[in-house]
Amino acid sequence: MNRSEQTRLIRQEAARLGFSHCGVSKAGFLEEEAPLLEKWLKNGMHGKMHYMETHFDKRLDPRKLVDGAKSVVSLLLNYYTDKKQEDPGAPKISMYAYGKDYHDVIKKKLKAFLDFIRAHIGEVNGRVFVDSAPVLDKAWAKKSGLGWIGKNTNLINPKAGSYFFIAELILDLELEPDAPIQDYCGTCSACIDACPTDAIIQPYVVDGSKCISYFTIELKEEIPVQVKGKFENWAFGCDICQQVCPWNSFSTPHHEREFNASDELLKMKKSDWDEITEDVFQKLFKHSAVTRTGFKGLKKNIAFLKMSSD
Ligand code: B12
Ligand code: SF4
Ligand code: SF4
Repeated sequence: MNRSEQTRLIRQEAARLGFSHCGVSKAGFLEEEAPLLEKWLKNGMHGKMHYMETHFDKRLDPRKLVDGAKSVVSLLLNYYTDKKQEDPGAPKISMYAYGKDYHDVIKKKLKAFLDFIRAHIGEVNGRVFVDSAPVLDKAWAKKSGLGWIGKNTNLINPKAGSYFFIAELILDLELEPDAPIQDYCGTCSACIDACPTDAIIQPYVVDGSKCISYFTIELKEEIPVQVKGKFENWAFGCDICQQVCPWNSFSTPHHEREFNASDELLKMKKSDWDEITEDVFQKLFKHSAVTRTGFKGLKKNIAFLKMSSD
């Protein structure tokens, strides 16, 4: 099988596994991103996300993660749904966390993908990644032509919007690379205008330490009083800069059964959230990404919202 046939086979398998888009880049040093990441860290925009300070070199070069790496295969998995939490007054959970934890769902697919490649192409050295490892997911997806990085710093695909996860395979296999596409944000500034905490400090730069997603998911200590009253009822993550993005009017619902929210979660009333017990939390979120905050963390966020509305 030649390089172009191998690339075609990989694209077909990506689609069969349910990934909506698949793109390829040549593995190498991320020259453009290096000074930007360095500046972002130097300015403390990672707040208390200390994991962002580690593995600086690996984060910028996949060849430091996989010996002999030649290609990065970037993959998108849609999580958009038109199902909503029914009580408009209930504390809001980000759409990406409605169903089963995406790390588990995607890892399973990626492992099957690597097995497929080894069975059909041969002894390939490679690793699979989704979110948790020191890889700049968005930068690789952009390089692979899967979208542009918008002013809200999310990767946007012109046909699918931005409600998807990004994953990748790093392989020591030479494949046919794709070309990046252009930026279609144009003169729009909807995300910057809508961000309640002014976390998008300039177009294309999010100060992570000011983002509601950071305060409600990553920050283990108390949420600073300076942002009291600004969370627009978000209790886990925040979807505002995606909700207002015109490119998300093209989003279509996902087909991933494991991402479906339970009826119980969607029907929770404001009062149910206020009274949530550890047992209910376990039942609702046992296999969900919401376990990242734990019961205590979610309670803390709900209490912060309540304090803000008093
Ligand atoms: C740390 C992190 C966060 C932090 C920091 C956010 C951030 N923008 O970095 C917090 C907790 C705030 C966060 C929030 C969210 N996250 Co997050 N997060 C990550 C993580 C782990 C690392 C991202 C990273 O490397 N940041 C470092 C900075 C330097 O990167 P950056 O912001 O992209 O910076 C680039 C640009 O700013 C640009 N740049 C810098 N300066 C300048 C100047 C100019 C002029 C220009 C043009 C560009 C430019 O260069 C930088 C380097 O490429 C990735 C997973 C991964 N391993 O990649 C997920 C990831 C980015 N998150 C994701 C998601 C879904 C979210 C949320 C939507 C979740 C939610 N609903 O609450 C929000 C969105 C908030 C937002 N608007 O960004 C997805 C994004 C999917 C997509 N479509 O893009 C990812 C890729 C996870 C995944 N694998 O699916 N996240
Ligand atoms: S996720 Fe929310 S707080 Fe964070 S940048 Fe977007 S709108 Fe602002
Ligand atoms: S809301 Fe507008 S400026 Fe922001 S990412 Fe979407 S298109 Fe770009």
